[in-house]
Amino acid sequence: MTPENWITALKQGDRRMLARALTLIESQHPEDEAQACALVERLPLSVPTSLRIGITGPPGAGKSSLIEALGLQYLARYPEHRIGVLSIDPSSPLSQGSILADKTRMQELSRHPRAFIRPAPSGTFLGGTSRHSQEAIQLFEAAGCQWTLVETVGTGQSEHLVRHLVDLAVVLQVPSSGDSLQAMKKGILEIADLLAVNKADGETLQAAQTFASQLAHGVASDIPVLLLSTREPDSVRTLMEKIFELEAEQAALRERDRRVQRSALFTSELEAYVVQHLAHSPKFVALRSRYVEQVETQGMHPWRACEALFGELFG
Ligand SMILES: Nc1nc2c(ncn2[C@@H]2O[C@H](COP(=O)(O)OP(=O)(O)OP(=O)(O)O)[C@@H](O)[C@H]2O)c(=O)[nH]1
Ligand SMILES: [Mg+2]
Repeated sequence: MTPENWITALKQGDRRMLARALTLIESQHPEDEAQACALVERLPLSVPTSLRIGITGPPGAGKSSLIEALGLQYLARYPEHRIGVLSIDPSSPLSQGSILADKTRMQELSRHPRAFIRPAPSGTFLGGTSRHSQEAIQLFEAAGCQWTLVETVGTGQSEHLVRHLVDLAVVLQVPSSGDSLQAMKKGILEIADLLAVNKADGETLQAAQTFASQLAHGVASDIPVLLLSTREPDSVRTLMEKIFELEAEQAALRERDRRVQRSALFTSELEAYVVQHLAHSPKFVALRSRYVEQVETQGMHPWRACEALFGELFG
């Protein structure tokens, strides 16, 4: 299969080929990696008219429910458009269970002919996965997706990964998730373009309203705060309109931001590459054993040992 064949099949929106291409870029077999690299190099780096949206928030905040509702509304409004969904689970190896859970939360969307849903591989969260995630987005875009939605659980480091992947980050909160404003992770606010307080319905409506107004007047004074219920179509539509508004505001900066993202990914990729290659270099392994010994038994300072080791390795 040549890269040109892949690209033609992707352009036609061939689901099976898209799934195979996604599997190819995730593969760690050296042969597949070479093929994946040849394919990815021929993909457009970015499609200016596409939008990459991160949906992040604590476990159970309603991220998948939002993607289902928002995705369906978007596809209904634009009968020619397609969307891609990538769900990244940084904390635990993706069990069959959570893939199934995601599919059941996005039941209708996962059957929609113009939607592609993919759970991203977890494990090596930094380095490998972030590259794969970016390449997966490029594949979705090559398959004609105007929107790619990336679901991640907000747990510290994942916020920064998502910031390097998407154009806009929607952060979901639920009244019970924060306990107090002070308890809200600063990291979350740093990456948010839009905060949505979900489950603003039924018994949780009042708590959501209180929380949203605290957020709007407190921590997040310059980030738009919306009340949301993924169960109410009007509420989801309001969020969609807000996304269009932010998209228009940020359009002029999008290409520049994506270039910055690519160089940040290169840096993290390079770090992972250096560590991995050093770890397998016989000279490095031998030197390390020697210096471990000196640190352990002769009281050599670890920093001094690093300096001496690198001196011998590269000097
Ligand atoms: N009342 C109410 N419940 C909601 C709403 N949105 C989602 N839920 C419920 O919240 C629970 C979690 O929803 P998910 O969409 O799976 O949440 P998630 O953030 O994707 O969860 P993880 O992927 O496991 O982190 C489910 O029981 C949903 O039915 C909402 O707007 N209102
Ligand atoms: Mg989910």
